[in-house]
Amino acid sequence: MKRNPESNAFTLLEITIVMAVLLILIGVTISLISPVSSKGKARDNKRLSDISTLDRVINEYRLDYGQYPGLENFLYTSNYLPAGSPDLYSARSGWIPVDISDYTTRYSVDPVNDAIYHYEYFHNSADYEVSTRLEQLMDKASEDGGNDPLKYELGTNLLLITP
Ligand SMILES: [Ca+2]
Repeated sequence: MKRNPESNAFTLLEITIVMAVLLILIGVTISLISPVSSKGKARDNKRLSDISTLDRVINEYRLDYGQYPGLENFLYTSNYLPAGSPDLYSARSGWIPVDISDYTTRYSVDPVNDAIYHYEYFHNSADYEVSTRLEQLMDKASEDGGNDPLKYELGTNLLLITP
């Protein structure tokens, strides 16, 4: 049986169209799942939750002891040891070396905890600030009223930690 060359060409066109549709579908699926971005968002959500817990603990500590935990005018950072170091987490003496075990089970540490992404805490006699650098949720970082558009800041004076 003799094949019609035009029907062959049509089949090739069909294959090309199907391939193109498949490629588009794969592209759409990848962009919907977007693993890199969703991991960054998940880390940011953990940071927001952690910093809010730390904020609560600091306020409860101050209510009980009449002062903020730790040394005045000293910048505490959660990355002074590498992530995973047990000394960072202990509620009795973590990256802020103050016992907060009455208020929480452990100090939270940034999921990345390197030179860029880490938690910070600073206070003087009157005010305090805690902050965390965000990866994706930049509107949270820029609309908090603080002085650093890359960090989410909480506290009574958001100008204490200089960017
Ligand atoms: Ca900010």
